[in-house]
Amino acid sequence: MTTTTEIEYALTPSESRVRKMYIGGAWVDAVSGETIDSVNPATGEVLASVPRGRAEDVDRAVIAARRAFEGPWSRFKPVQRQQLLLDLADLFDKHWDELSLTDTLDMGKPLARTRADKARVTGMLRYYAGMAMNLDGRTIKNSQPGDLLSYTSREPVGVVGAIIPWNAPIAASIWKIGPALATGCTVVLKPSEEAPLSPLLIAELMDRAGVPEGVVNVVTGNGVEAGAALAEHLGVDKIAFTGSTQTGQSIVRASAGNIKRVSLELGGKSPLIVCADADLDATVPTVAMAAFANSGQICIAGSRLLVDRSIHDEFVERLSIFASELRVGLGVDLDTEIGPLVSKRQLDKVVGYLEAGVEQGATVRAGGNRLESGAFAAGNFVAPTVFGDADDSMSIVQEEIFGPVVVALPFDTLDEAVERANATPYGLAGGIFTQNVGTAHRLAARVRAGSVWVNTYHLLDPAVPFGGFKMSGYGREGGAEHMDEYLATKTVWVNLD
Ligand code: TXE
Repeated sequence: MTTTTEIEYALTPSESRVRKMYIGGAWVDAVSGETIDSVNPATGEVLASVPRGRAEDVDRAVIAARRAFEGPWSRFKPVQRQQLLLDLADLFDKHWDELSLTDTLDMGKPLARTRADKARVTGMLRYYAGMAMNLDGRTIKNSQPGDLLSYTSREPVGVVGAIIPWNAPIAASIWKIGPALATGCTVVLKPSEEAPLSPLLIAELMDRAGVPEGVVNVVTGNGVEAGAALAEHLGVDKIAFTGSTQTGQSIVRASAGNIKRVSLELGGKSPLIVCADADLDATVPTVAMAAFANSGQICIAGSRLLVDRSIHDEFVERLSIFASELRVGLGVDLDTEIGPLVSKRQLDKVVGYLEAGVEQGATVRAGGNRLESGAFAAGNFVAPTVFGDADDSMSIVQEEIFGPVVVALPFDTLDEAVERANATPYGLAGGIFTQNVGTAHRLAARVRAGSVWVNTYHLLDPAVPFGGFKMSGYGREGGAEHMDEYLATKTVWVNLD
């Protein structure tokens, strides 16, 4: 194993590490004193215990966030918020080894990949720093009689409840905290109970950067307790949520109490369309990693593979070889390409789909099983899996599996491919592989999804909007649109006479 000394240090079986959560600039336990364990999915060991926040803890955090929003934070100039974000970016640069290792241990993503996420996350912080200086309103020429001036200003929406999942805790935290700091909002962040440790480390960095007390609060706890309490809290002005479509629906319902703003980045069942003229040497690895990166636990995972019938068999053959050669292992091994699934619950869900696929008549072309021997015994490992001989009605084609599983389906015409690609309640992403520029643009226009990649996949950038169509949610993260989610437009009319 190619672990470094630093990693071995972090892996030394530690005495029970009891963490606290961060409310109003102080490190506190839950009011109840209860904790929940965070488990290393590669080994089954308890890494740390965190407070089990409930409604009363959420309430404390919302009060702290409100006080900060109405207090000194409201007088911070854009340039001061910009400087804070730049300081945070420097701190993230400095502490990235610790942050990346924490995610690898807590949710399983291979260290080579969590390390590589540094440029994206620090780039996000620096992008938001720039946006903090770009929140101008407009003066508008109106047509009313008399001499009337009308202008707009863009005001921070207020206290933001940020609820995030476990599959990319650092980036998800910054995707919510960053725009809040840029616009002058305050935040109560509720990390997933499956991976709360890096968000707590982020709170530490906020503290160190001098983010004023109450501006960013982190409440750990379970979804149905702390998460639900945040979603329905009358003191919260907006919920920014990333997670399952089902939980997204309950958040929309909970938001009705005070008509809070909501942005939702939900699940997907993203289609990849491989045309007959695709460059197979380049497309096979791209398609494979579109499906298998982060063990398929990415909302945009390309999990439905539509391949032109004329190349289908060769493509599936090559993809299956690629899948079976991927190195599955512990996330801390720097050679690992595919780590464990985040939890036993996720493992059971994915194994259930593997069984359902076979029962419903699909053929396993690669993988298809849990890995349980040797180093895999105590972890949640599944072999990268390619299914063939499937039809569109099977649950493996219809439902989000969130595991390293892709289903190959042949098509005969591009019209048919588009129709089948769009035959899903989701609309988060899609991929198109062709060497014909006309085909690429025509298909990109017709795929009903928030992001479409052509001859590439998974690319994200702080300046580029990202979000869903249909049941994959609404609202955009990235780009100028992202700021709009955290701003409310105020119009002022002045009678100059
Ligand atoms: O998601 P949840 P889970 C999908 C994926 C996965 C499935 C279940 O298919 O297998 O969802 O994962 C909090 N009110 N995605 O159970 O429940 C919860 O504590 C308020 C896709 O982890 O959506 C966590 O912080 N909050 C997805 C967050 O919501 C609640 C990423 C996400 O958990 C809550 C993750 C409630 N009633 C899973 N219930 C993506 N879009 O990337 C839970 N939470």
